[in-house]
Order: sequence, then structure tokens, then C-alpha cells
Amino acid sequence: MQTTRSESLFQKAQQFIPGGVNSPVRAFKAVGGKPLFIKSAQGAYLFDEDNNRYIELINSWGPMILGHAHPMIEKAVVETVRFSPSFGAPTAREIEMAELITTMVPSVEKVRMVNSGTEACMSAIRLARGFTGRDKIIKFEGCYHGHGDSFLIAAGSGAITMGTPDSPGVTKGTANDTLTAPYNDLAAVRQLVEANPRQIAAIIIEPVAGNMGLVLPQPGFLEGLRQLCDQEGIILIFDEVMTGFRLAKGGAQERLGVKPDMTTLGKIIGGGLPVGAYGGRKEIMDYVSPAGPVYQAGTLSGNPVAMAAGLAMLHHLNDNPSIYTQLDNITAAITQGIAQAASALGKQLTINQIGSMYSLFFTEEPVVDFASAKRADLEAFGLYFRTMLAHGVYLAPSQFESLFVSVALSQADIDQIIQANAISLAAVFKK
Ligand code: KE4
Repeated sequence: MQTTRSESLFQKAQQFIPGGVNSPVRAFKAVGGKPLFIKSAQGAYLFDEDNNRYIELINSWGPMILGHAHPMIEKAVVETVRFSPSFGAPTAREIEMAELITTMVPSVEKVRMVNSGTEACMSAIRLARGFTGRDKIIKFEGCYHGHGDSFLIAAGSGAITMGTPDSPGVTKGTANDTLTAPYNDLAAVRQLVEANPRQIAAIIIEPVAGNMGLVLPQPGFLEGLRQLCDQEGIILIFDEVMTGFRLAKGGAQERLGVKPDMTTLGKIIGGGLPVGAYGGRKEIMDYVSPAGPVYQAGTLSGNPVAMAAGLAMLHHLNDNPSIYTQLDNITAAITQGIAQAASALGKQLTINQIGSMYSLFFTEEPVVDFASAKRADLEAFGLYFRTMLAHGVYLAPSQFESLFVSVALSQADIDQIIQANAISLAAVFKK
């Protein structure tokens, strides 16, 4: 692939933007090579500035579950923006969005719109602390809840990719109030709770973890957290920024049958525009200003254009639940193809998959937490990533990310993805 225009744009970008990107993981630092600058996207395809076409398996890190430039989303945006993109005043659409979310995610009885997943998670933690009067939180190693100070402790996603899971600039005071445990380790959580009696406001978790690569909750883990939170008066927060509206209409909590006290949302909820949300039990949410004392605000929260795009997306998913079966089938076909390609080479890989999310680890051991994810062969992953890209398939540029499948993939696309995997795995294992 000829990528001279992307290379010159990256050169120029670094003069004006830290690292040349507006989000670190986009810089390809973990996988080698230089980032591609994308000019357009359509359905299952990205087109870079050198007019190369790639089949998409990130989909803007989750939002583009229907594929890119869906006409329904475009229509909603165009029809709304002409009445001015923002008022900074309440609108009827925000009520429609809030009501629809409470229908699709029943544990959410009231919801507040914000502008990103980070904002949703930061606000949810502040609310849990205000509601309980407690200061500490528990998060899990390798989970990522955005770049809020309280979360940049043993954080996954770009933080681990860049080697800063505990970022400079986070004060000791803040870090002291964030306790961490290994994912899937209920005993470790129980120990933290016993060691900090009546001091823990919330446990925040990705119910299916996507930020150390995809890691699934083991049977009983989420149920155990639910029981512990009930016993101890701790708020259980499911961070469904990735899994919300993706693993089911009602997200991971619907698919896995465990009900949190609060849920944070993002990505799909905005149909590709900047939207986040946090919601939960009425008595908790009524603690949020101006109904209650916990302050949180945002100039563009509930923005009309973003609401229009998000409503078009969520109504479509809510009205067409067969999309989730379609996504499951497409993703299963891809992961089975990869497993067959690996076994044809006499090699074993670990592939974690649920619904339309999957990750591939170059290790033979099960990947069940951050420690096991970090033992995967990262160099092999880099070669795999670059070879897939050279064969026209665009993956997340880090081992510590999940892939996201869209319904826009055709059978020919699936065949090409499997074929590119066969070639890339051969390149890795021949090395
Ligand atoms: P944003 O602030 O990036 O909208 O959302 C933060 C966030 C919160 N919770 C979860 C579970 C998330 O996955 C995220 C953001 N996800 C990353 C991808 N791992 C966004 C990509 C990026 O950082 O550029």
C-alpha cells in the first residue's frame, strides 16, 4: 500500500498536535508503522488519504455498529442542524432520548446526558461518592473508564498501550482513593472491602472488559460483585460505554443477567457524534443537580444534533433486534475462520469473543485478566497488525483493545478478513 500522503500529514500534524493525534492509541505506537489519515468511510470500508480501501474492524472504537455513513443517521443530522446546532436549553429530543434509554436499559430509571464516556464515568463516580458519603472506589486492573484522574490507576486501553497505566499528574490523594483488584478475582475484592469497611462508595467495572483486549467475566464473578455491593451498601456501576447497545439492546447487563445500580454509556449512543450518559436507580439519580446536591454540568450536553443522530441509531437497534443475531453470526464466522487458519498452521491462539466483540492474543494460555493479557506476545501482535493492514483489513492498533464488528460486512468481506488472517498468521508463525 502506498501511504505517502498519510506520512506527510502525520509529519505536519506533529507540529501542532501532541504526538500528531487527538487520542493516543490512534498513533500506532504499539504496533509500529505510522498512522493512516482517513479521508472518508462508507459501510464496512475506510478510505485513507492515499485512496487505499480497508475493511473496518474498529468502527470508530464501537459506535459504527451499522457501518459508516448510514443514510438514516445522515438524514437525522442534516434535518436537525439547519435549525441551529445548539441552544443550551432543554429540548423535547432530550426527553425522547432519556425515555428510550430507560426502555432499552431497564436498570436505568433516570439518565443524564454528557459528551463522552469519560465524562459519564467521572460523573457517575462523583454521584456515587456524594450519595454514599464515602470516598473510595474499586476498579479493576486493565479496565479503562476514560481519562478522569480517579481512573488512571492500572488503567487499560491507551494508558497501557502508551506504558502509563498510572499516569503522571494524578495526585497521591486521588490515587489513594482508587483501590484496584485483578479482573475475575472476587476474593481480592472481598479483601479490599473488608480492609476498608464502610469507606467504599462504588465498584466500577466493564461487565465485559474491552480495554485489555477482550476479557470475559467468569461465571459467578459479576453475580458475586452484585451480592457484595448489596451486603455492603456499595454502588455497583457497569461501565457499558463499549458494551451498551452492542452486546444486546440492553447491553451486557441484559446479556449476562446482572443488574447494576448505575450504568455509564457512550459510543453507539451518539451514532458517531460526541455523546455519553450516566443513569441508574431513581433515588441515586435524583441526587444530581439541580434535583439534588451533586453538581455536574455541560454546555453541549443533550446537543440537538447529537441527540438526533443517537435517536436514529437507538430507535433502529430497538426496532430491529435481529441485528444482534446477525452480528453474533458474522463475528462467529470470522473467529472460527481465524481459529481454523491457526490450526492449519499447527498453532494455538487465544481468541476471546462475545457478540460482536472479539480479540486475538498470541498466547496459548487463557486470557482472563490484565496479567495474562500482558503475557501475550506483543511483538507478534505488531507483525500481525501490520500484515493485516497490508492486506486491506484495519484492526485496532493495540493488543489491549477489542475489535468491533458491524452489520455492514458482506460475505465477501468476511472471506477477505479470513484470508488476510491466514496470510498474517503464517507471517507471524513463520517468523
Ligand atoms: P471516551 O471518553 O473515549 O468517549 O470514553 C471513555 C471510555 C470509558 N469506558 C470504556 C469502557 C471505554 O472503552 C472508553 C473509551 N474507549 C477507548 C477505546 N478503548 C476509546 C478510544 C480512544 O481512547 O481513542
